[in-house]
Amino acid sequence: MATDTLTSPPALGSSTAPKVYKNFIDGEWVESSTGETFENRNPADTRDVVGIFQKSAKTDVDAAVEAASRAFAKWRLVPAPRRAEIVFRAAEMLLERKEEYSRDMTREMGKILKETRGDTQEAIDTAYYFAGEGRRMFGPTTPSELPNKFAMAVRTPIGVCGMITPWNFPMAIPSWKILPAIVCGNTCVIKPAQDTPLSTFNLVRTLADAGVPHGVINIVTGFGSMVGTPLTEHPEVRAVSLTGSTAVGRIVGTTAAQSFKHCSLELGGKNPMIVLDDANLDLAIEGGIWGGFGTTGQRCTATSRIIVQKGVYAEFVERYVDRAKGLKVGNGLDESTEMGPAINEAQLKTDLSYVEIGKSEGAKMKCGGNRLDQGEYQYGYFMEPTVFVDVDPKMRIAQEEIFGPVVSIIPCEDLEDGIAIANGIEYGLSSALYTKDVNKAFVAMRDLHAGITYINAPTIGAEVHLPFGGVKATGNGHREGGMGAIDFYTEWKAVYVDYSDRLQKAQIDRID
Ligand code: UN1
Repeated sequence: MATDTLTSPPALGSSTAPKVYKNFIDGEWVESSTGETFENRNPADTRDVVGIFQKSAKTDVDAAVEAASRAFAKWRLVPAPRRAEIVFRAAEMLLERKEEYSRDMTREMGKILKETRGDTQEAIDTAYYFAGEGRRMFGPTTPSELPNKFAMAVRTPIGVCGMITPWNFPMAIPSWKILPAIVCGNTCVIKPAQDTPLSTFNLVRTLADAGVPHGVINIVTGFGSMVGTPLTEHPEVRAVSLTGSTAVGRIVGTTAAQSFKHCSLELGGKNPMIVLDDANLDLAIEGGIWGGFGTTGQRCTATSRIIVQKGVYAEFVERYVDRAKGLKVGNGLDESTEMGPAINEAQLKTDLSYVEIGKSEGAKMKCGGNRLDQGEYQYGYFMEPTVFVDVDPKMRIAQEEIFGPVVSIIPCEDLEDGIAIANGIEYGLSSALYTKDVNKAFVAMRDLHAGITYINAPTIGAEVHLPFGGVKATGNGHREGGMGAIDFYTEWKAVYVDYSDRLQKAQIDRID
């Protein structure tokens, strides 16, 4: 496709004015029907406007779905290996653009450069993985119960897929959805989170530059009620994939069910890390710091509960709190920063409200708890890394997803008690155990009720070719990453070819 139509239009006004980004529909950059826009500001410095984006509405969603529907008629007939080659090319281009896109991402999302490079890399890994899938997408051929009859099952694309993505992994998570969907022959309409749309633009622009035809991927920016809801309700949209909160997941799942859409929900987590007496404590402390405060605690997989056996509890708490206190908070564009800001004011308020909740519940706050708003912090949504200790597993701070830099440390008696605490929760995304005892490790791998279990590593760090998702209120049974994504974005068709030249009746014409 012609790349000139795909480059964002020049900035309006002076050369320093923020860039205006339009919706991307049918290969064209178009303004929203509302004529309204919203700002994307840097959460580390709100004076910095990263871009101006379209505040779209149902009419824009309808236009995007129509374009995706038209594109589907042709795209589904492009051989999967050819579709996948485009994705492979996009992977190579993303590699070249990695630094630029990672910087854009730190500016719009706040997480530190090391992590945004990881996020961009995750999209690259996903592209290479699904590019390979274009030559697989295997289905079974199997014997028929009748003579001279052939039987097989083939994967077919579903049609137009609606995608609603979060702000915490603004390129990786859209890539988990868009790339398998298009390799399988579907077309998409994506609504990126309003806090971080630029990274989705960067991903989709690269895919367009690599040769994805008009209408195969469309972006409509805006807010949940104005864009997400009509997308989820649209009868032409046959699959919906959401990564978001459990509350939104319940609404999206219920809405999608009305028109029998495929629906994949990746929702909340309150991920436990158990540290046993025999663990390598240095490793467990480093892991717990990375898992708890990486991405400012804003991962669905964040290590928000650390369950420590009583023999090492006191030492773990002391050393963990020391490390947390020493973390360098600041603007993620500074390479020496270890933890960036909260994504926005509302999230920061939520984080701070949980500090009050924890205190009122009687948990001991050992460090943090305050907003940072002086000097270099004055224009951002910063807060101190916060650690509560001696937390009762039933307290709200140990049960509810905070999505911020607030970690609860809970004492436990032994492995069995630790697993019971770990599982005593509404969610079931990720989990971890630190031990040197292989027997205990295998018990935990079996009994931790979660979609992901790590041994001697924290709860974050999933790789793209393995299933990603969780149990209980974390989702509805689907998995992203790896083969699970191919399963979600295809529908099976059973094909029978009878070459006997006579009517053969299954289940009836048999020689007993
Ligand atoms: C998320 O937690 O929202 O496993 C996604 C990880 C990342 C993806 C996290 N690869 O931590």
